[in-house]
Amino acid sequence: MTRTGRSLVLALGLSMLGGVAATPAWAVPANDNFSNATTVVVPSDSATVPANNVGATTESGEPLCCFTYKTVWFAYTATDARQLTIRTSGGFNTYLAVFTAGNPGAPAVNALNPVASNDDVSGSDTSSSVSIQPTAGTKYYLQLGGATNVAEGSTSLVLTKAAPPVVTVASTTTLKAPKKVRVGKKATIVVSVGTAGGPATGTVTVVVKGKTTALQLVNGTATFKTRKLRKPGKVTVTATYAATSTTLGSGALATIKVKPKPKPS
Ligand SMILES: [Ca+2]
Repeated sequence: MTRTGRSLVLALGLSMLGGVAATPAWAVPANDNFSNATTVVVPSDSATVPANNVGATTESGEPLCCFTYKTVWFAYTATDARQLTIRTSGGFNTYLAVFTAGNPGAPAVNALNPVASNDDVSGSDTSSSVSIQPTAGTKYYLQLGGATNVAEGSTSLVLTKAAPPVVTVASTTTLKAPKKVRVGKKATIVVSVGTAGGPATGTVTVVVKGKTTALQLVNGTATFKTRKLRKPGKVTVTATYAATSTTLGSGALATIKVKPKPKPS
């Protein structure tokens, strides 16, 4: 062996020793193994959790897509069904995958169901982002690794819930009007609008003989008095409650018979 060759061997040996010394046992992340996954909670709409895979390892039986190395684990139990986006924020070239346990009663690293995974957000962004539609009460396991065998460091896991879905409820409009009135009299009309969640709010539109009046609902009810009805015949009354962002519209119709004055006997 030449002097240069011996130097190379010595250098490699020192380098290997250096490599071992750089990752002592105490530096391995606490959540290196699946069984020690760090619990993550999202108190309201989002949470940012520090993550670090320096010195992390992969386990026997662990699902490893593509080129996943140095994995650490997090566990998140969904508190609602709002869409959840999980992304890594800077640090190193990450790979992120989400699983559920094949047997939730006895979760095991070699029996996981894949839910979502991502290597790079884009060609120029090597962080990772996945979105899941969780089931409330289900526990999700987040696997964060390096996307190359030298990708390690500190990053943040950012969990963001989508806005809660808008729930739309049906409404029911009812219209109370006298069946008959004498010519020259007024008719009193009562409109009520209700929903499954209680009385409707806002206004209801009443149309009598082509005249439109918007009435403010108070406890879901509004009262309206017509003008004097001067001609015998039928008068149609409609009430319409327009849809809002949370309530479907509804309407009702009634007919008032306007009777002539009794003939003097
Ligand atoms: Ca690991």
